[in-house]
Amino acid sequence: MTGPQEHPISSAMAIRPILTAPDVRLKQKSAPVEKVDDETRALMDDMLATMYAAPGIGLAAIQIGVAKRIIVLDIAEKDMPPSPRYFVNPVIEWASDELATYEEGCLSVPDLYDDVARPKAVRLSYTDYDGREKKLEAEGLLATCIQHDFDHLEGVLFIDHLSKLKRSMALRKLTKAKRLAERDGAPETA
Ligand code: K1U
Ligand code: ZN
Repeated sequence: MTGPQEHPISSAMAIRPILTAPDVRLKQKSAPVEKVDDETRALMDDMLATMYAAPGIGLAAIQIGVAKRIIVLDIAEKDMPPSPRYFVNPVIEWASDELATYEEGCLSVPDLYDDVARPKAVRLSYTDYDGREKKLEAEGLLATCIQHDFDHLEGVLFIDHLSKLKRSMALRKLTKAKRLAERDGAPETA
């Protein structure tokens, strides 16, 4: 079987449109994946291609309109080889009391970056690209990304962690941008 590290990009992978807030689909809870089969792997391939093209360092399936509990991540430095990670049905089993603050962005909330405090370390179980049960302890940026994208599976956006004022300002700006894009006949993102 070809492992995920050997094929980060292939011609069969499609770049899909990314949903942006305020889109009601981003607020839904995603459903567990029953089996990691070729269809699931093709979806993960498309998610990875979409994430790299954006560009981003993480993506949850609901961000391309598929309400399944799947996350892809790659936090490798720019000058390092790609290092994709795939998480199917992730379960956060433990989170540290200690918090770490990162300036987060979100491919579904374009042009907004803000500080969010989350547990500094997490332990999770998940199923990998090849359908194997795995466990991982993560900290730093990896822990932050996992929690950010896990939130997407629950219908939570990083702006939901900000003050009510910041969240409503962000949503107003995004709504206005969508209205202007529609008026100017720009192609819809999703
Ligand atoms: O899930 C997403 O919306 C992707 C998001 C992941 C994330 C970033 C930062 C903190 C927490 C979660 C992004 O990838 S935003 C874009 C971004 O961070 C980035 C883009 C290009 C190069 C490096 C970073
Ligand atoms: Zn996001």
